[in-house]
Amino acid sequence: MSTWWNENVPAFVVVGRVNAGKSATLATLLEVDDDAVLRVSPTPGETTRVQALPVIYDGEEWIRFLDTPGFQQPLEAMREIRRLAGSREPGLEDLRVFVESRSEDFPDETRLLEPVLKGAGVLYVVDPAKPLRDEFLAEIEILRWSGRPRLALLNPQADAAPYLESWREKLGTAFNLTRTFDAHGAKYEERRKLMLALLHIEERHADRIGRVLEAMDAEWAQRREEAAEALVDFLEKALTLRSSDGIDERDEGVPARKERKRQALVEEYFQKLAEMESACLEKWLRIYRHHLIEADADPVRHRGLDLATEETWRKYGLNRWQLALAGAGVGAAAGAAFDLGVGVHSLGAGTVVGALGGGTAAFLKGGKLPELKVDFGGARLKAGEGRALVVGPPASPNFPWVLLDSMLVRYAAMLERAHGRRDRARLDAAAGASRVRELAGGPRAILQKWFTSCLKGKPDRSREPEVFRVLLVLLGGSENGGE
Ligand SMILES: Nc1nc2c(ncn2[C@@H]2O[C@H](COP(=O)(O)OP(=O)(O)O)[C@@H](O)[C@H]2O)c(=O)[nH]1
Ligand SMILES: [Mg+2]
Repeated sequence: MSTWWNENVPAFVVVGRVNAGKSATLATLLEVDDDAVLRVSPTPGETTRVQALPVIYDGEEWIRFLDTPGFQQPLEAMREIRRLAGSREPGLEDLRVFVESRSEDFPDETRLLEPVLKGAGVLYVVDPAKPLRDEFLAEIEILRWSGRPRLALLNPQADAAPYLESWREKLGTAFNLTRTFDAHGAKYEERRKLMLALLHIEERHADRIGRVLEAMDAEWAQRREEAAEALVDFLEKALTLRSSDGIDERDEGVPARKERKRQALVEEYFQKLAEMESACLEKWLRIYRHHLIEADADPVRHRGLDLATEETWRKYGLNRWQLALAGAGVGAAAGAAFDLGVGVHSLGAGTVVGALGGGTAAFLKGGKLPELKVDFGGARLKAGEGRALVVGPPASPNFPWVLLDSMLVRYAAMLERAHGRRDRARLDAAAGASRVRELAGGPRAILQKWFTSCLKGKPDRSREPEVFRVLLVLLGGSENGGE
């Protein structure tokens, strides 16, 4: 009895040339980034047997995929099958005779044909950067003889694919469907489309594949909600963060001592902030099943979001006008006018600043580098113990927006990453454009009000549900390349 076959579970066997990207395709489709579970490797011959990869939702295995070593001698195998068939056009029965009688000379071909004989659908992976040589034509021919439902997958491993059209033409005649699937780059939408293609070619199992699609969608929506929840949690913690230390008369008397204490608190502040960021990123990586991506590994140097660089503050967060409007609590109505491009210039700066009221300060400070708020008063400690030095949060009104942007950019980078890759990666906070600048006035005002409450150290919990909804939309936008 083979361990990879189960009568009750529809199977799709993945075939193709060694190194075509069969394992990488499955790894990306099924989100497996662990070589111990599914080996993706440039060294041929590492998969020597058929390996089952079950698709399980709600405790039930709906379908399974079978990874194979791939074709080794397709031309010779094709000739042998032809010989066995004699004068007839070869068919499934001839493949059966071939598998039963010729496994010693053709171990790889018989291994990949066994599941086909048992009734598995076929996924044929090719790299269209390779010329369509006779070996490939032989593979295509053998698979066509099987008569099984079959899908051809073009997995372009390089940018240029000069033979793409000849591949398409040939595959079009021998397969039910041809699809492109970048094993190193496919995102959720493409994974979903591949699953849908299987449903189209194998209608006998449409029910079960349909259930898989529903479960995938439900799980994807749920993951985004969990990610948004983690983000609300992070922002609240980050914006209320303070570092503090007591100061006594000696500190008061010696400015250099006080300055040293302040510096130490600034460092501590940023370190804690980075730890909070890492914790949120790690939660996301767990939710999206990534093990080869590192969250920020070096909180001390704060590589992920270097708040101290001017570059960061030009690129991320709101622009000056958005910030002014958000700070003034100008929401849907006036905000919409600006979003539509009615234009601040036509109004004259004086008028605008006048109209902004409380937002003016925000506007004036918006473009500056963050200065860490230093608070000498703090709460008075017990008599005789002196006063407290409190550091944080940065005074720039753009601070929460830059922070949020840096998280959204990394969320998008995480979702860009295909599980079929086996190199290590680090999420880069400076890759990609600002996402918060795309926000409309209404949601911007919702976030600003909540940010302000957090910055004051009194997070307004009653606003959390709407904040959660705005963040959910922002995360969704980041998944689709910021649309
Ligand atoms: N750049 C790039 N490399 C790929 C792609 N698909 C597979 N590879 C690489 O090609 C090699 C063989 O891939 P693998 O999936 O193990 O091939 P298999 O023998 O068909 O299972 C590995 O080093 C992969 O990382 C791709 O789409 N793009
Ligand atoms: Mg493989």
